[in-house]
Amino acid sequence: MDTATLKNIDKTVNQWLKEAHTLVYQCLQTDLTVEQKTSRLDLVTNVDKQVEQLLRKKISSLMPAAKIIGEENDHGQVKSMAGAVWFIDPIDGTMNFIKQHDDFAIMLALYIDNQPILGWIMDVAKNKIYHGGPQLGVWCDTKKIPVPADITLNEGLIELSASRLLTNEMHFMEIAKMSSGVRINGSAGISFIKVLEGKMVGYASKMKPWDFAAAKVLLETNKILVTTIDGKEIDMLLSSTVLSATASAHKQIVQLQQP
Ligand code: 2AM
Ligand code: CA
Ligand code: CA
Ligand code: CA
Repeated sequence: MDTATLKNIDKTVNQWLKEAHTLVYQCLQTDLTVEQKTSRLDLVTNVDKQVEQLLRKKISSLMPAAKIIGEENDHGQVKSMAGAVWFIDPIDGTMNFIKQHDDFAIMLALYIDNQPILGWIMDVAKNKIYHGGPQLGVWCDTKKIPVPADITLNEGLIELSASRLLTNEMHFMEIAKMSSGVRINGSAGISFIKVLEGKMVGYASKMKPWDFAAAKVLLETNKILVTTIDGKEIDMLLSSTVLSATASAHKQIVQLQQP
């Protein structure tokens, strides 16, 4: 796709996200309906559902032939990454959204033939959109984001998921001890933004494709590595324990996984 077309899509999606932002705060003024999915920790609200519906409609009118993988309507229908595939996480950090009305994100990504093309992460409470891709660079609204410094694990703060840290799977406690400190904020999107901005050396967590699709586009564009925690290429249709980190920290963390 040529750069002018990509810029147009980017601009259009930025508008969709502004509409979604308005929708979120309209819903918050009325009633928030919360339902359990698989457990009391796995929740969905009417806002998650309405935002996904809005974005699905927009994508279908912009690119009728594209496939869509969205968290709240995912039945595993998409079986291959051939052609245009969109990923939607309508509210990332639903628990933060419910409890804090803060630190939650809306994420979208476009892949074509399994290649990352464009990604968007909106920090909804701060009303900021992180967007771009390999052909456009990475932007926060209208400001270009520079490539973060390649610091080592011990020089930086690491973002880890609470669940993996508590069970100490994949050497998470060792990773934490080697770093300058651990942070856990409860939204993959917000954690990825911090890595993108160079505030965190990396982020690791078990995730589904809509949790990491947008971040993979943006982070890889700015030379942050995004792989499985043992350093392998991610399958965009499967859950993975995903590691995103500076090249130096990535090497150290992958080394810890060796038997
Ligand atoms: P979500 O809010 O969109 O579900 C912390 O819970 C982070 O991990 C959030 O970004 C959350 O995304 C994501 N996550 C992925 N799988 C999850 C699960 N099974 N339960 C809770 N959160 C999950
Ligand atoms: Ca969820
Ligand atoms: Ca999510
Ligand atoms: Ca979600």
